[in-house]
Amino acid sequence: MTKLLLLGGTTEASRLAIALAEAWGGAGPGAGRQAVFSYAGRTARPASQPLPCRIGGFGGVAGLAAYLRHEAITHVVDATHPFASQMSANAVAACGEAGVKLLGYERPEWLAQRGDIWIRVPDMAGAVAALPEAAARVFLAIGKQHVAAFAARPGNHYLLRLVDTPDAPLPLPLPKTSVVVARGPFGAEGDEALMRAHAITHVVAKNSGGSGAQAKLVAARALGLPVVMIDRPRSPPRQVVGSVAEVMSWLDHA
Ligand code: 3Y8
Ligand code: NAP
Repeated sequence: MTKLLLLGGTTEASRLAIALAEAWGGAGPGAGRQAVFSYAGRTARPASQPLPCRIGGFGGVAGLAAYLRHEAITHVVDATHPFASQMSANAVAACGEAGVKLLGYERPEWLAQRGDIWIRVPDMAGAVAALPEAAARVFLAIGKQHVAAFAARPGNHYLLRLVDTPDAPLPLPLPKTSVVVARGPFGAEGDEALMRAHAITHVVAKNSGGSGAQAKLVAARALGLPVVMIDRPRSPPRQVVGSVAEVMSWLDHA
């Protein structure tokens, strides 16, 4: 009996969940082939899924390996975000320990196009160092987990885009910020209007790939603005595919 753990949190994972629910008759308990969709619990109200869901960390590699055994998981598809490198590393280790089949499913990275002004950096510290010392107006479209790094450049004004309204006033180490609360996917027109309204001079982005976060790149190109582009962390060695069809075929044959 196939029982799949789908590590989600991305557009790709949501698309795969729809395909699985259709092909596996809801994939719920009692179905011939079952699937569980997994969120980390990062956001207040994650999008609902057409599969049974679980929310929250597993408790590191040991916790995930124990979960795989306890739930008799036979396959894991890691459709987490390219920057969710800890989850992906844990999945490789735990599936190896528990003898469970693992497949990565992720979108290709963005490549600079004509008209793009990219400053490519290896990590968040590199992104901070690439910014002017002061007086820049920076669109930080990287979520809230890594905002603190920009305290090293307090002379700039930062526009933060967050998924959830910060419950307490964010202990923001940045003296000059504006916050916009919005959940992607985003559109280029909306992002261009936002960047004009805030007189943005620089954009900071992760090379997430996919369509949901791409709007700010299209807007920056139209406005002739530089983008500080953070390269993806190295992902652990594992089999990776880039389409729902390849995942479904792997599940049918693995
Ligand atoms: C919790 C699940 C779907 C998935 C939709 C995609 C598209 C919209 C664009 C900007 C960039 C950013 C951020 C972003 C996008 C999709 C996708 C994507 C970028 C949700 C979601 C969860 C998260 C976690 C959240 C992070 C943050 C990153 C915001 C749900 C909405 C910046 C990544 O507040 C926090 O702590 C947010 C944390 C991890 C990065 C960070 O470091 O802060 N995503 N995003 C998942 C979980 O709990 O397991 O709430 O429904 C999912 C999506 N966000 O189902 O269609 O596929 O990428 N997410 C980035 O790409 O740079 C926003 O603002 O332009
Ligand atoms: P991360 O740093 O790689 O993972 C940190 C810890 O969060 C993991 O060790 C695990 O906790 C838990 N975790 C992560 N993803 C999980 C999942 N899908 N199900 C259950 N637990 C999970 O992850 P992250 O970058 O914070 O991303 C968290 C979630 O947001 C993921 O679902 C990811 O797909 C989504 N997301 C992230 C980004 C981004 O920019 N990072 C963008 C869009 C969406 P334990 O060790 O306790 O098991």
